[in-house]
Amino acid sequence: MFGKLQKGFSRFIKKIKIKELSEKDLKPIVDDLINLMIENEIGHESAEIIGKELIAQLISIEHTRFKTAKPLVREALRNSIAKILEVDESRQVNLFEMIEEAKSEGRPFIICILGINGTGKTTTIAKLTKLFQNKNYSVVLAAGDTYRSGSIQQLGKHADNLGVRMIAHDYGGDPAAVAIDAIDHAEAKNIDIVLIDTAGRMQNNINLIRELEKIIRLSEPDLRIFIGDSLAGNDVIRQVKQFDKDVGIDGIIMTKVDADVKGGAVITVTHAANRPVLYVGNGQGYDHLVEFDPNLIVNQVIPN
Ligand SMILES: Nc1nc2c(ncn2[C@@H]2O[C@H](COP(=O)(O)OP(=O)(O)OP(=O)(O)O)[C@@H](O)[C@H]2O)c(=O)[nH]1
Ligand SMILES: [Mg+2]
Repeated sequence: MFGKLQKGFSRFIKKIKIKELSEKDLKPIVDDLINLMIENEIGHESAEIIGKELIAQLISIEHTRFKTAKPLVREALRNSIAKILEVDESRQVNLFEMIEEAKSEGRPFIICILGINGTGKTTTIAKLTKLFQNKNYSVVLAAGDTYRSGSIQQLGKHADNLGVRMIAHDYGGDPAAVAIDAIDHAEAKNIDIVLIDTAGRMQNNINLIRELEKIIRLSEPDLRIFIGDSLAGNDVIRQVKQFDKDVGIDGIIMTKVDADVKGGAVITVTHAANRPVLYVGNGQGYDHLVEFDPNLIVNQVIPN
């Protein structure tokens, strides 16, 4: 991951000399860098912001006397990337604090998983189940994808593997009713967390979006988590904005970063959506879910 970005950033760091630290001289070099970022799926807007921030930081060190610009340029670049990975304070999500709060109120914590087709929603539900079990929370799954054939069996297999209950109706049934049944089950059995699977839907499929609205209206999830496929590149920006507009999202999980050689989508999505990335999926196994850490990303893209 980040192979090309990493190389490009490191070229940039080598290219800049102290005498070039004026805006005029920097501009073409930074423009090249912006293009490199866009080629690697960082959104236009994010790339421009990183470029602007970079210039601002670099020209502010114009008059200081240093033997080599390298550490300063590297630091400026790291700061600029770090900034784009930040989310507004009011949007931050502390998952386990929220779960504990629900628990102290004696109610299950409800998570609705949504996104377009094939991004990894169902797989991520299994991974989250494992994560929650590792922290000693009990989980029930709601088979809210009553649309795609095989979807209920797919989730049921994960439920069996992980030893959790899945609540399901028939294909073609009302997914909102499935979600409500799962919540009732959690309440009756004192289960901590309900994970609701939903059918993959394109952000422009009105019928399926209406169905999702209904699931959310009736189940009142504590968290609506959008699953973005990092291989979709910055098309994820369009998806996430549309889903947020239609049904609202609180957080993001980016999947398949293990197969993504560009990496830009993961860098750009926080800023584009102004929603935090909570985890990233880095493989098909149940343990292939890692907490999203902006510092780790910065260290990977621009090694010290
Ligand atoms: N390499 C890799 N593959 C993943 C990851 N997450 C999911 N997948 C794979 O992506 C494919 C689709 O995953 P699903 O979980 O079925 O996706 P979905 O969003 O539920 O799909 P629909 O229900 O059809 O919309 C599967 O083959 C998964 O194994 C990941 O982090 N890395
Ligand atoms: Mg699915």
